[in-house]
Amino acid sequence: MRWTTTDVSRRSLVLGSLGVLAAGALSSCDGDVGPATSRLIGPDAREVRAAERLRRTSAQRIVTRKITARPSSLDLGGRTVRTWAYDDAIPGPELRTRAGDLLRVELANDLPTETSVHWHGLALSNDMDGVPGLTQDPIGAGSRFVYEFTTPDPGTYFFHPHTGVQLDRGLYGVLIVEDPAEPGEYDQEWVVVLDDWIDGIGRSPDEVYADLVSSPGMGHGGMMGGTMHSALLGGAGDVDYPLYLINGRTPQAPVTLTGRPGQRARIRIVNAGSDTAFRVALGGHRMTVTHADGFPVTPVATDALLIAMGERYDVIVDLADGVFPLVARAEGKVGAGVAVVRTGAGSVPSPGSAVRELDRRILLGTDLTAADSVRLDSEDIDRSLDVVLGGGMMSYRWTINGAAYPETDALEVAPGERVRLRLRNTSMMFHPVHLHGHTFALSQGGTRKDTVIVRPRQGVEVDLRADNPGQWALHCHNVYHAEAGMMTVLSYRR
Ligand SMILES: [Cu+2]
Repeated sequence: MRWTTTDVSRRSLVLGSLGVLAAGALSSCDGDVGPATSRLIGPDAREVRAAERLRRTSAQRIVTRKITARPSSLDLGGRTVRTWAYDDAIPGPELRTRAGDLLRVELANDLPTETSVHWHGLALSNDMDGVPGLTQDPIGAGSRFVYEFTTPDPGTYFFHPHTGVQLDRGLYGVLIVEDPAEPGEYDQEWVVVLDDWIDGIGRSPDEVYADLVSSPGMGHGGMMGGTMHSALLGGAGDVDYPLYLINGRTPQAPVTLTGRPGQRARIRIVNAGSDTAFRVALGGHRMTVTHADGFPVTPVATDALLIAMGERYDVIVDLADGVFPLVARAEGKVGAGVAVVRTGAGSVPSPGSAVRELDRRILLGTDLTAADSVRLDSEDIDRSLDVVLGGGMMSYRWTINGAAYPETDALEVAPGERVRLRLRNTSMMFHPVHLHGHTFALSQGGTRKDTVIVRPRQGVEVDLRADNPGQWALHCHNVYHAEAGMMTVLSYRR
């Protein structure tokens, strides 16, 4: 059997009852009789295989890539850091498929420790979801794993490890699934990846996490906790970062995105940060939001966007003439990521230049409505489940329904059900809640998303169709909160 619970990784050790249940499910699909408690569907279950077979077609195009995760010295712009990255670049390689293609990525792990790759936002086959201890064994140092799955839905996605706090190093890349039916009414397409950066400058993410756990009341710029506060989000993060990056570059040496005046640009914005939401605006422009987490929305114009960790937005911009700062201000923190949009003559804006749009209309995902083409059919709710987010800085433990993963109880549903998740945040910190393998619909507005901000003392309800059987992580996309327990599993029963 492929499954093992003897690995010495933290995640595997803490796997506990879920791992045992999953192992039972795996053995039962090999024809054995699993233990009586084996009600969860493991990643190798017949149902998972059947769901992937349904996605595949005989005419399927195959996109093949090889990616190496390894230690690297990288220039962020005036600052060279020793970090871990995919193919020695930040962001890592940009992958592109068309909807319905098969993506086959061989991941070579040349890191000094085990890793994994999660394909964030995709409704993929559960055994390819990349969560060690839940959907696969960890990929050991020096070994390889081939991810192979159908990319069913067009949109802007990204990939990153689901191992410890590795996401807070340089390990991330963008996956774009193109829509063959998309009219493509734009002249430029830019991918903009936001990140909060600390690795190689003082402390590694593992040390940051150890500090949070050992002295949780302290803010991690040396200030007392609770100073990172935002009017939009309340508690806005736990870590004070020395740098904020756009496409792997510091504000002192930003990337330049080049177009011509009057052109229309589609900008795909991804927040690959670990503890920071960004307020994003393009100086001298308004943006029209067209997609949230890959799925189309009713287009809406805005001055600025708030984008939490794990969220993606696509916007359309009609380019003016000149040189403009694209700014991602760290919400509730001090600092910003900067890129430059150039369509004409002019000097590069100074890194600290004010962008008035940041303080005008600011849009959140919960303000949007779904495009008609992607609305869930109206159906009765078969099952409602409470997801209560708790915890705080005084003891660094973050919980779902009162327990920290892996002690959390799985949320069990049945195939075909319409499920409502009632997300409720009882803590003083915002949490971007991410569900693997599904794109849910916000109960208000119907917007399809896989990551949604839940603000302190507030709730959000999301609906989904249980049409992709398996064991799916549901967690906060603050990597430190997830590591400290804010994760559970949405699981389909047989
Ligand atoms: Cu959180």
